Amino acid sequence: MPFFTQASSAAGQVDSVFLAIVALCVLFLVSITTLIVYFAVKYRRSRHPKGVDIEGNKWLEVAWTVTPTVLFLLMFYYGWTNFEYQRNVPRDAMVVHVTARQWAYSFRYPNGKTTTELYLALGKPFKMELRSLDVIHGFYVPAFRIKQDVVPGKNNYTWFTPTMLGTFDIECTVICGAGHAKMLSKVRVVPVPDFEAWYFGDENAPLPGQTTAAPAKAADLSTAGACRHGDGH
Ligand SMILES: [Cu+2]
Repeated sequence: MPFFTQASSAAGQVDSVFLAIVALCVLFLVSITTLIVYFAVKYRRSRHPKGVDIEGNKWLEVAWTVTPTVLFLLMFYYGWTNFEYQRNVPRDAMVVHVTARQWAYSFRYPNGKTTTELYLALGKPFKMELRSLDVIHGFYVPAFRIKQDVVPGKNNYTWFTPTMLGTFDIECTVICGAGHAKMLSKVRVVPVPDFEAWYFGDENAPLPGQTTAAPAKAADLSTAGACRHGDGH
């Protein structure tokens, strides 16, 4: 059981890259600090009052140039392969249009259903088409290890396959105005049959995980709090 919730197919990969780099950093921190202390004691002035002028050492210099270069390239490769995974959307992903505005998210599904929280079917890939109506926002689902800027005038995207049932936070990572801190929503990952019952149900089909009928769309938008666009959508 990982220490932090890993709720998407990308989460484990992101964590392993992150932890590998942290481990490497810790290794170097400990070994360099140990050497500094060791040499400071060994070559202290009381025992070596006069410093020795060392011209250089070719093999030592080759080693400390080549080793970090190889390590950096390995880190880059490891990160790059994960980045590629995150940028290549599976062809069968359901496309959800995410609209960010000051200060709420809304989600529109291919059949036109619109929600203020993101409903996903467990184990199915979803692509988020990210659009901003005003300023730059940052679409962030910590449990999925997904963060993508939502830039006005630019069509950004991200995708994920949820791997865990439950409710997870959606945040905005960009200081996007006075209500930024309240720009929160939820991802609700539900079993496929629950998702399909809602998705293919009629207008009054209850939201997945709820037994009562969904509130009307207009009420949904008003509970989001800050729709500045009236009913002009
Ligand atoms: Cu925002």
